[in-house]
Amino acid sequence: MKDAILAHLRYGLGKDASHSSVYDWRMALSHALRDRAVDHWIPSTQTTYARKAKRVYYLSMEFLIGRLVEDMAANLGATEEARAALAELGQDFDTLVRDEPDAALGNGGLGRLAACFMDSLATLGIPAMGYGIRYEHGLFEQDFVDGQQIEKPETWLSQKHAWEFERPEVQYSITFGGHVEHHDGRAHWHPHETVFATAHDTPVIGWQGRWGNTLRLWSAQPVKIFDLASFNRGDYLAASRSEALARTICRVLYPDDTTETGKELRLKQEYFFTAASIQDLIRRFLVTHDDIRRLDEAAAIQLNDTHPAIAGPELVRLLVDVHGLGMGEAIDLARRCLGYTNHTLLPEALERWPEWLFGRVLPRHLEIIREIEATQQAEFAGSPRILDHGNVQMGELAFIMAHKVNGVSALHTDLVKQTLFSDLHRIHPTRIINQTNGITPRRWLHTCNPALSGLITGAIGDGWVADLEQLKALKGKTGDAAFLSDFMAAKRHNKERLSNWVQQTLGQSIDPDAMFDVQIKRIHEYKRQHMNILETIALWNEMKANPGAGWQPRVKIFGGKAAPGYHVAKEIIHLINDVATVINNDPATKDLLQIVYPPNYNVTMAEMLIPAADLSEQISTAGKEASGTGNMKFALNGALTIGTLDGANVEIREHVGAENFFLFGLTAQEIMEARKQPGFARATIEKSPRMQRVLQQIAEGRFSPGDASRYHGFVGNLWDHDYFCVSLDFDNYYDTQRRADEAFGHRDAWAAMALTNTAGMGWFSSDRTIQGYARDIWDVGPADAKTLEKTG
Ligand code: F58
Repeated sequence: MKDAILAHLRYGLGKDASHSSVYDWRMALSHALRDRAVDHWIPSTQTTYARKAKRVYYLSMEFLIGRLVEDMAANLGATEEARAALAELGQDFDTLVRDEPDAALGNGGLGRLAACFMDSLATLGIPAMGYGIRYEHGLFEQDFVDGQQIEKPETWLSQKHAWEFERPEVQYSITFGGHVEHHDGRAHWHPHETVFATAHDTPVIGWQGRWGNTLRLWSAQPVKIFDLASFNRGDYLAASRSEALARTICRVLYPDDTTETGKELRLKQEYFFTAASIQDLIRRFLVTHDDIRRLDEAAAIQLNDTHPAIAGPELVRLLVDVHGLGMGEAIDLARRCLGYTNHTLLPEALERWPEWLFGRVLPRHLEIIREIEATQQAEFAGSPRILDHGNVQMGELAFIMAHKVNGVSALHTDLVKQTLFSDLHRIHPTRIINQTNGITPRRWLHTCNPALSGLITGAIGDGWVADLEQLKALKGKTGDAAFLSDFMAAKRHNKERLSNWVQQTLGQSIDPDAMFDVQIKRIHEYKRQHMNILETIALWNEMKANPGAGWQPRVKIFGGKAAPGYHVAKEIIHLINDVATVINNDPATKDLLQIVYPPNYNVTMAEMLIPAADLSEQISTAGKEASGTGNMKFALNGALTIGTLDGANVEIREHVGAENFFLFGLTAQEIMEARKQPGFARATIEKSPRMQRVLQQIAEGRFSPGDASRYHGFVGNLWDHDYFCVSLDFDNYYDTQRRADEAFGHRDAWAAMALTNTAGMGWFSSDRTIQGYARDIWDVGPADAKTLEKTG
């Protein structure tokens, strides 16, 4: 390892050790690790080709991979070796780890799920390729100025990405616009614009290096670097038009997790990476097979939400226009290849494109969608339409073109059947299935929480890392006082680590003995961060009114970004920061209650916050959070959940036991009923002196001195609309928080409950989720069971 690092430093970076920066050392370390990854990766690819094995193609606009050094070293079993080699070279492994940019090629849960799935596919030895976009700028960086969110461009690619291999030879033409002509019984698309898609491959190595898959991200290149004729004419803009289109396509990740921007560019991004991926997988298929009609035997294509739903029409287009299949057989074959995962019921997040816009960018695809529509209507008269009121509805398109459609938690799947796709479900009653989300135990316990992970391995061996259900064995330890005390010592260690970081970065001192109560996720009204901050104010009021009541000290920790155009979410951020300014500086309560909101929440921050949490806030309005995956990470790391019966909370509660979960709030059914009552919010708030008082204080400017009207709109909305039903759940939430306070006071009992959470979370491994997809959707297995046995 030492030699490899030095060799990369010298020949890869052209540096000698005495003049190398932290960046140089990190690159050298990464490349030394990447070499080892390649030694697992290439044989895996060879095996897949040799066996003509079926591959999974996971198409996703987002892969929220975060940093890779630690993960890669851990999966290769090389962490200690790397640490020791670096120490001999006078370098600190952890410093290099911290130098790596956090690759934020995603918004939140959907993108992080894709990253966990890649880890599990490799760990399970299932041949797979993740396909996405190599964004030049990932999710914006968040800063707070006077308590308000400011967005700054993210620049992870301003340094070289250590893990990727550029593949200039793997290049496809992607075309847009123009018109379609029909002659010789065929369609001829004459596009108006073209860019090249170029592949960049990052190896994804499973646990213990058993298998290696590929994350292939596409970047756009101009077809003509530069139009010399236009340039010589003096038309400088025209000279670089193709370059401009190429640059814009991969420039930014859309930072919107609520509404589609409706921008043509987003549609182009979607088509760009989907079309490149479909061309690529067909080319690969034809290396080992000669009958395209059997594509489904070698390719399972999964659509991560509707963003790549154009894959259906694109595959049909290639099958018909290029490979000469009939329309009907092409549609059937495409359907056998495709699966679609739905991640949301929120109407504003469902993709719809105006037909005129769609037809302008993808004229041939619009024709094909009309054919798909006609075929569907011919077979199922009265079927819901893809083309509706002048829009192309991507959800309906994805549903109709997929052989399986899955929800991401049991409750969400039921609601998909009953609401979003109820009519399509009636027509295709076996198409919708459930695959409850999961998380990779490698990153989300083994690597992010060495204190707990070491303790667990000491007690039950390390088999749990690849077989998380083995954590069940910890149930036997819930009565073991010595083990419980070690378990709490690990938590304490993580809380100290976090406290030190908060002190260093924010200059705020927090007490590691206090309860760390954490809510980290995108800011959204349905996730109800505002209910949390209102409860914080109510608690503060009570603490001041009854100073001698023996309050449980708490640190309320928030993390998350708001979509730049989502006004209310930004207002919620502002309110949290305003409330923090007042409460954190109140001498009467500052030792009892602190609010911490570090800016720029990302994967790396999650890796530090989650292991340090005592209480996990999963408080969405029931029926709105499709699954949640943060909820799983917390419970796995020994936090108790305070939560509603929403998304995967329902299943987490079943697995860890109702007595180890702080449940509150209305059910999804009750919410739907309650909302029908006009004026429900006002009537409810009038019956809650506690909530009334809090709203009054906000409205009076208690937290925005000198600007009393700042939150009038916000408060008025709660009184008059409250679509997300904060009013209906507020008192119950407050009381449940006090039950949590009380429980936290009995440290031994709390420790047993926390350990029971960890012990019960084995089922939420993304390995289990992927096995479900492999069995129920993809019909794939490990390519090489024998090698897996040998090396596993
Ligand atoms: C999330 N969706 C769900 N969408 O909200 C969450 O409950 C679930 O656990 C997770 O998917 C994984 O299944 C989500 O993250 C987005 O970020 C989209 C980004 C692009 C625009 C539409 C939303």
